[in-house]
Amino acid sequence: MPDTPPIVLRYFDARGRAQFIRHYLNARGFEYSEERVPVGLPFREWQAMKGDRARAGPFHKLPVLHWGETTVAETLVINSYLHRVTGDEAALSEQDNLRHAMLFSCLLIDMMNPIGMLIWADLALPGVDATAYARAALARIGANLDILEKTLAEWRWRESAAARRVMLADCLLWEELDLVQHVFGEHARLENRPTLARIHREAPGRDAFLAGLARPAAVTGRGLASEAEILPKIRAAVAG
Ligand SMILES: N[C@@H](CCC(=O)N[C@@H](CS)C(=O)NCC(=O)O)C(=O)O
Repeated sequence: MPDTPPIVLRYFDARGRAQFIRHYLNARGFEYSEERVPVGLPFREWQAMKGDRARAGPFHKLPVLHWGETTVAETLVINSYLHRVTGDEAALSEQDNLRHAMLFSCLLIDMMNPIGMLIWADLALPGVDATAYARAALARIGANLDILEKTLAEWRWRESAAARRVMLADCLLWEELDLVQHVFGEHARLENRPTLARIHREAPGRDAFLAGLARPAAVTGRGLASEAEILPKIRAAVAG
């Protein structure tokens, strides 16, 4: 168990922007506690907490990570902070650190954000053509998967990951590969993307990742019940 100050992770009771952090802390054996804010409209608990800057952080949004006395907000910044304080940054070459940062940014901005927006689309964009939106989202995400397939093969990501400890970019990569299949089902299988398929199947942290997901978890703040209705609609839309 690494020697660290008390760690608290605060996020909604969903995978969203925090699951990769949970994967990381679990896979690396960090002791931490969590505050999971209940999800689902009208978000009463969150509305009561949102103005409390000690808990909701400087921008009144989650995730927020407390590392001892240090409070860190913003997903990208939590990633770079953890990468540094855990010694991962020092363990990698400059080129590998750049690759980790580039991959993390791509996964966050081009995978996690559009998946979340798609799940919220009918509520966030009243009057949206949900079918066209879902198809366009899958086309963009599918194209991004094809590029990841090429780049991660070229970088020999799977081989390098197998030879070092689990790092945050590995956790976010596995999480997004898992989510894309969870959301789009058979329409986003990895069979034709062998590098990504092997990373998803053989990632060194996989057992810890799966153990952390043993309890069914919503992808977003819509919550499990609402997603149980919306995800089949998304799959039907992209099937047509
Ligand atoms: N730029 C922030 C965005 C954080 C964010 O939008 N969090 C959402 C949950 S995924 C949130 O706290 N929503 C509640 C609200 O805005 O009231 C980050 O990257 O962490």
